[in-house]
Amino acid sequence: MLAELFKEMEQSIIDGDEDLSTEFAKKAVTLKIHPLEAITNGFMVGVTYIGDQFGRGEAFLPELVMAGEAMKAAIAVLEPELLKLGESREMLGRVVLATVEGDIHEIGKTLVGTMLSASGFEVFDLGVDQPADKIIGKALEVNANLIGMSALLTTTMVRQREVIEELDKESLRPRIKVMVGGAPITKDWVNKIKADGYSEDAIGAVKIAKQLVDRADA
Ligand code: B1M
Repeated sequence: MLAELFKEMEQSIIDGDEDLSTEFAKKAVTLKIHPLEAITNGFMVGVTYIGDQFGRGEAFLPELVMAGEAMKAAIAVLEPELLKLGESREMLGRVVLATVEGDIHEIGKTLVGTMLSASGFEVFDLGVDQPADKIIGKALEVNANLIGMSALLTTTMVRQREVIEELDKESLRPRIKVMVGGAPITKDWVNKIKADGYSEDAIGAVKIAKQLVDRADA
């Protein structure tokens, strides 16, 4: 039955059907399925499928947009549940989070932000398409320990390096650490741009963030 629901979730994203993805996300809540399990085993499978189809020229922009909207709708239902799972506790650190300039992909970044909040971080999510000066300015304004940058395009990954270079020019590291992520980000890239941390997914991002603020024990 669970496998069937995951399949329905996947299909609702492939069909770009916000109503259905919302309905299945609500069903997951009612059935007390862990929200991350619903995202990973259900909705993510659908959005990855459409992304691959798009990459091969077998799906087109409207389908990508509709899949993105259906995915956002499902996550909007599951987000409060994720936050509920992390009961309030001591604050582990302040994170300024953004998708880099030129890039409007927000779903993964938002998920990472939700998981960080649920785990005890104070998150300042600047949203998408954020230039280096805005990101660094906010980090200074709120006295952040960590900057988290998401990039989903091979053409925008370079913006992560720009922010790091700017931070180093101003001698703001290691006071402010940098974590990067997003589908095209690899360990090689992370080493190349000298980021402090990297994760492939939202759960890993929490683990790395804790290490970077020296709270791996929390
Ligand atoms: Co776009 N898109 N898109 N897209 N899109 C990709 C990324 C693409 C791989 C699809 C493909 O061709 N196969 C491709 C990039 C190719 C490349 O650069 N190599 C692509 C393209 C080309 C484009 C456009 C250029 C298309 C066009 O206009 N011709 C355009 C660019 C717009 C722009 O940004 N300037 C575009 C637009 C869009 C939409 C707006 C339609 C929509 C986004 C909607 C939205 O966000 N509101 C969209 C979508 C939905 C996708 C795919 C299908 C799905 C992305 C997603 O939301 N995944 C994507 C294909 C794919 O990734 N397989 C694709 C679900 C999300 C939960 O995963 O974001 O990977 P993800 O986040 C993960 C991890 O990466 C990690 O944790 C998250 C949770 O596990 N993570 C972090 C993410 N950020 C992190 C930060 C961290 C740590 C971990 O620390 C700070």
